[in-house]
Amino acid sequence: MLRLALAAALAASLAAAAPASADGPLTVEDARARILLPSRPGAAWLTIRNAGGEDRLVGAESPAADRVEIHTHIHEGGVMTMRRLEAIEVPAGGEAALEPGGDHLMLFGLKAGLKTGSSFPLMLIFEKAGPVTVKVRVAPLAETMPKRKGQ
Ligand SMILES: [Cu+2]
Repeated sequence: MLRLALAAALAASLAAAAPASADGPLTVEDARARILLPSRPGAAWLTIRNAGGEDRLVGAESPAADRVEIHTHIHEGGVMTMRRLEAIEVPAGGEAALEPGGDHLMLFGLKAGLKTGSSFPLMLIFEKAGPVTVKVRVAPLAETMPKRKGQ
């Protein structure tokens, strides 16, 4: 029931708020995802620009996935591993960039049919600004590789 209500709310807010921006102080750009196989978790990245006061991304939901977690990558003993985060800080007047190789949103239990070039709604939940729904594009693999240092 909750999921149905959420899906309806997402659909309604997408229709009202397209493209990927909000009426509030937060603007979300370049939302993209890597989905290799529907049976494997996907990852999504985006940039949050904040014209207002300090805020935090504290969660995310999508009708395209059973569960979305905030993750980061850390180097531990020479090995890169993922760790779940409680929140990502969005500084006042600044931005938070989720990029391949760093912070990301992990998408578990993906629905079938998310092909490259298609898109799906993602609701970002902020501590102060509340929910902001964006459209996430399923990107070609080349757009989802970590940038090299110095680039
Ligand atoms: Cu992850």
